[in-house]
Amino acid sequence: MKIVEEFSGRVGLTMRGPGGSRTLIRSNDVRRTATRPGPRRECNIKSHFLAALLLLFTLHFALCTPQSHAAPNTWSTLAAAPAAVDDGGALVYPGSGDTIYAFGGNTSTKFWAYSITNNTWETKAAAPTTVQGGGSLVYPGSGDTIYAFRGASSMTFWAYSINNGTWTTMAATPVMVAYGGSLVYPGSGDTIYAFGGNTSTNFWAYSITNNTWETKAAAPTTVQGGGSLVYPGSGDTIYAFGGNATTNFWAYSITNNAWETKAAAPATVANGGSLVYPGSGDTIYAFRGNNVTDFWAYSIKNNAWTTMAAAPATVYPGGALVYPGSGDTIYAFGGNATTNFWGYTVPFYSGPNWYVNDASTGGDLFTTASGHDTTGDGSHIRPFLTITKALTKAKAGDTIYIDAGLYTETVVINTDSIALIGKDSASTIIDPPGSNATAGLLRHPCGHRNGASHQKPGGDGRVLRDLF
Ligand SMILES: [Ca+2]
Repeated sequence: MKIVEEFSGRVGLTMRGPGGSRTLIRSNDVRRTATRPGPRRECNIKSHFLAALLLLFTLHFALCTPQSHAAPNTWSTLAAAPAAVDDGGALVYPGSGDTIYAFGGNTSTKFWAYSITNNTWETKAAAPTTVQGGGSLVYPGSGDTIYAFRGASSMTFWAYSINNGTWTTMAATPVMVAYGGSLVYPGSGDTIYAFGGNTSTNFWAYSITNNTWETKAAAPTTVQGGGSLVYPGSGDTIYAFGGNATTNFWAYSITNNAWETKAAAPATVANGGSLVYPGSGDTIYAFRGNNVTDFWAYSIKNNAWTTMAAAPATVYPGGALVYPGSGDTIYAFGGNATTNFWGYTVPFYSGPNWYVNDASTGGDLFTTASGHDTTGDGSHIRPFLTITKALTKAKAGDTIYIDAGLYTETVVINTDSIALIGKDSASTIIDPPGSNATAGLLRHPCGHRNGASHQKPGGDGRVLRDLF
């Protein structure tokens, strides 16, 4: 195999070797001027990309630490909460930034901020009065304000200013809130929805603009400890546990103000029951609570439950789940009068074959849908839109299938033993932005810029096939 780089005008690369357009290039075979005997079949590769890729192979190991990937569907123990969390414990993520906010509950005014980056807790302004069962926190998508139920068989509803670190008492709820009280914001609009819990079917809508409560369609049956609400990122539906030592799981249509019964939870949900949506994909995750370690995944599309890795310890009052807007980690309080705080690595589609598609499905071979980096999970039915996104998920030994399309992205590979395979060299085209004659077209992840003037020393087994 002989590789020749051409630098007149476009940075090009001519590969001579067996196999024509299906020729397989192993990066550890590539030498800029290495020659070995073989058929002299020639194919031209449009490949300033590949030429510069060889440079990246060389530079990466000198300059970068390879990415680590937490094992999916596993729990890790994080920094303990500052005090024991119990009834009314709650978690909320305010839409952006590094901070998760939390009620300690447990008949205290404790309110904390957790730094995701530093894995540390900080005490924030105390709640105006003690929080107990039914305590709940919600962030309405934008702005400076987190809203909160006090619970504790009260009608108390507060607003917390993130910037000012101050609490304000807002309009009282129509009826008192206790165990099973829950707040949810459905992604857009002026309305926060709420369960009152307290062995009632009370379900309300709060107008942020008007600071008023409105009674909505009653829950199908009474809600108590473990009652929880979640919005799965898009669409018209809020999902809910009824808790109260039942398997009740419901869907609420915002447009129709109507409840529907969905697949029963695998076992009875009680105090500590909690629901969370991890930002993308088809799955809602859930604590059963009820003083057991059960943790489940609910497929929205299939209306079916799956048992996932058990929590590290039993979850009971104060158990809570939150997803901080990005990344693979759900954060959780165990409650149950403990300081337990955990991270759960979400098993988004985990390979080993990853799929990428552009916005068109015409002529595709590997995938069955257009690509999307937010709602996709890298499977062939929900491919990513960019190779770059797939590379953030792929582990050493994985294969990324890149379907027919034009990919105008700067691709940087910093994982060993990985294969990028296109449909064929005429259909899958990678064309990084910028002038083709410009050195440094591919930007090294450590900020290093260079022309295509290095060669790969060999040995880390990357494969590129049917691209360009
Ligand atoms: Ca396509």
